Amino acid sequence: MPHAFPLFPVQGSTAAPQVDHLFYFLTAVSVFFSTLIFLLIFYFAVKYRRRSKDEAPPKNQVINNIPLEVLWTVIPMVLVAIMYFWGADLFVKDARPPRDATEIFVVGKQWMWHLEHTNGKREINALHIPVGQPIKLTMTSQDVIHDFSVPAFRMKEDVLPDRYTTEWFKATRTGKFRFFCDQYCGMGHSLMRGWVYVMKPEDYEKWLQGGVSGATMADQGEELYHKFGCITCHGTGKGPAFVGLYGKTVTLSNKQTVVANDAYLRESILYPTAQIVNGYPPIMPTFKGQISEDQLLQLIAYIKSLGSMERNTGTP
Ligand code: HEC
Ligand SMILES: [Cu+2]
Repeated sequence: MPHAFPLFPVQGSTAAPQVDHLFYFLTAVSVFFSTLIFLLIFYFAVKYRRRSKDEAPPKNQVINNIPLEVLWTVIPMVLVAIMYFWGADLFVKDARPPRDATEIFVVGKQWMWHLEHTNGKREINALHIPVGQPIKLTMTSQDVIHDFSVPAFRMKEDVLPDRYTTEWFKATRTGKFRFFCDQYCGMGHSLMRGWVYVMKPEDYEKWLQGGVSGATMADQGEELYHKFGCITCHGTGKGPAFVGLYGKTVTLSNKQTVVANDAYLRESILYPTAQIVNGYPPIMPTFKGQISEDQLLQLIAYIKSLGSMERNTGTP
């Protein structure tokens, strides 16, 4: 065999060594105590074996030993606390993508992965990313629960229907790494896999510009904004304007406030009556079943582009 059986996948991201160190610690603690306990069991079994048929145990043999009890309570407590805080620290880091992360969109469906870059470049069962740059995946499923997992990056996250989940990573070496669907999702589950291609930033730029139609995700979203007639309300004052909406705090008719993030925009489009914007009548029709997950992401990219770039087209 060219490679010995690989016990661990290569460490391809900034998180990988951190996750591995925690894993080594958990393994070391478990192995140490399992060995200790097994050895003691054997030792005591031999030492205190019954030596003759009518040997009776001595009276008062069970006496308590306070120092010993404190010791075997405190040591495990400290070890478990270390595991908890160490794990929680990694979890929190893992849950918060850095602000400057490049966003890429992922739609899982039975049985393939659809990926789209903000400039409109699409791929299937492949993900091209630059090395050394944080990448944030915004993911959803068109049918059942999937899970986007990159073992070399030590990252996995469920991909759920009707909801956005995110995961992020920063690749530390160029190369080709496997990704998998990690949640059994039917007959073709084992086919739901592909490769992450980690490239030098200049190669990535070249790749990203190659073979795109010229329409970014936001452009495609703008087209849908016309095609689905959003403009007839949102471009006329019958509905709220989209300029500056993304990331804004919106007041609802019940006087509660929400931040206009991806999840809120998605819900506003699919279930308009769930959260009504204060001061507007609930006249927006639902677009559930008419707009695909890919199109939803494009519409959201369009709304985002109006907020972040002050690009003022279509809406007053
Ligand atoms: C018939 C008019 C109408 C159409 C068509 C319409 N909307 Fe709306 N939309 C509204 C109104 C009115 C509101 C505010 C009341 C509410 O929240 O339902 C709204 C709210 C929203 C919000 C929340 C905005 C905010 O400021 O919080 C989003 C996002 C949205 N619409 C997206 C869309 C998209 C995308 C389309 C096209 C696919 C669309 N709408 C089509 C009337 C419409
Ligand atoms: Cu799957």
